[in-house]
Amino acid sequence: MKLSIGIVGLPNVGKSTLFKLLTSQEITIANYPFATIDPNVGVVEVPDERLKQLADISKSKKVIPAVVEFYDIAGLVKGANQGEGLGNQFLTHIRDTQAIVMVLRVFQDPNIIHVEGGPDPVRDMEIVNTELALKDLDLVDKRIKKLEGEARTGDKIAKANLETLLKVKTELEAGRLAIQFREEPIMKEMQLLTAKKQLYLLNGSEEDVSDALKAKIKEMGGDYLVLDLADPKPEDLGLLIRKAYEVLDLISFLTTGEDETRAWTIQRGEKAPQASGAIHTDFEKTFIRAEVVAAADLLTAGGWNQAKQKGLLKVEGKEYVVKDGDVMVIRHG
Ligand SMILES: Nc1nc2c(ncn2[C@@H]2O[C@H](COP(=O)(O)OP(=O)(O)OP(=O)(O)O)[C@@H](O)[C@H]2O)c(=O)[nH]1
Ligand SMILES: [Mg+2]
Repeated sequence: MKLSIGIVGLPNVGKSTLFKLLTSQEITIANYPFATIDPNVGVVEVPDERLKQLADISKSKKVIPAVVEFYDIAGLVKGANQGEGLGNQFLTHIRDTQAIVMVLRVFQDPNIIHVEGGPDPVRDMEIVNTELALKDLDLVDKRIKKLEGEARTGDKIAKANLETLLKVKTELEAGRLAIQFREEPIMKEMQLLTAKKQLYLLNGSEEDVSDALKAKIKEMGGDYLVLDLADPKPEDLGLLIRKAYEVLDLISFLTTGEDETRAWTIQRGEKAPQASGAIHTDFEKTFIRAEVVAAADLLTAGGWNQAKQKGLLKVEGKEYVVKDGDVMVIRHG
C-alpha cells in the first residue's frame, strides 16, 4: 500500500514550503497568494533506522524504505466553490489520497501576506473545511439523485447507500466532516475529501497555538503537529511522517535478506496473510506460515541464526496479528 497525502490550506500559508522540506524538490515558494497553480507531486522515504542496521547484518545489496507520496496543490479561499481565487477544480488532484494535511498559519510575521488580512487559524480552518465540504456536497447531491432513481426500482443496495449519503449530506450542511462514515462501502468508492483523516500542521511556534485552536481540531476529529516551517529542525520530517502513520493507524513490517532489506506499510491489526499481500497480492491466498522476529531482537542477536538459537524466532500462522517492526519470512504455497 502506498500512502498518499494531500496538502491543503489557504494561499500563502506554507504548503509549498512544507512540500519542499519533505521532498527537497525545487518548486515555487513565494510571498504572494496562488504561487502554486499546477500540483507538485513528490515521494518521500519513510525514515526508519532499523532498515540500515538490518541491511548490515544481512549484507543486503539494496535498502528499500516505505514511501509516502505528497500532493502540494493550490490554495483554497472563501468562495472557491463559486470560482473565487483559483476555484476548486484542482481539488480533484487529491481525491485518491488517503489523508489530508491542512497547513494552518499560526506564525505572525506581518511581512507575509495573509489573504484574510491576518492570521486567525480557527477561522482559516473553517474556511478550508467549508470549501472541502462544498466540493463534496456537489458529488453527494449528484449521487443522491442517481440513487433515488435506483432505490425506486427496489434496489436494496441503492437504498442503503442513499440512506448513508443523506446522513452525510446532513453532516456536511451542518459544517461537520464525513469522517465517521469513512468505512461505509459507498464512501470508499466516492473518496470524499471530508471523509479522509486529517492532520493539521500548525505552521509557527507552540506559543502561537491557542487552546481554542486545539479544541477546534479535536472537535473536528483531527490531530495536529506544530512545526516552524521557516526554521525546520532535522527531525521534523520524521515527526510529520510518524504522525501521519499514527493518524492513519499504519505500521511497517520488514523483510531482510541478501537481495534487499525492505519496509512494507500495512494497516495496524492486519493478520499475517493480509500483511503478506503487501508484498504480492497472491500471498494473501497462498500464505502458509511466517517466521517472525522483532527487528530489535534480531539486531541484538546479530543475525537470523543467532536469533533462532536464542528462541527469539517464532513460527506464526494465519491468525497472527503483525506488529510494527516485525521482521518476517513468509512461506507460501
Ligand atoms: N515568517 C514565516 N514565513 C513563512 C513560513 N512558512 C512559509 N513562509 C513564507 O510564506 C510565503 C508563502 O509560502 P508558500 O510555501 O509558497 O505558501 P503556499 O501555501 O504554498 O502558497 P500558495 O501556493 O500561494 O497557495 C513564502 O514567502 C514563505 O517563505 C513561516 O513559518 N514563517
Ligand atoms: Mg504553494
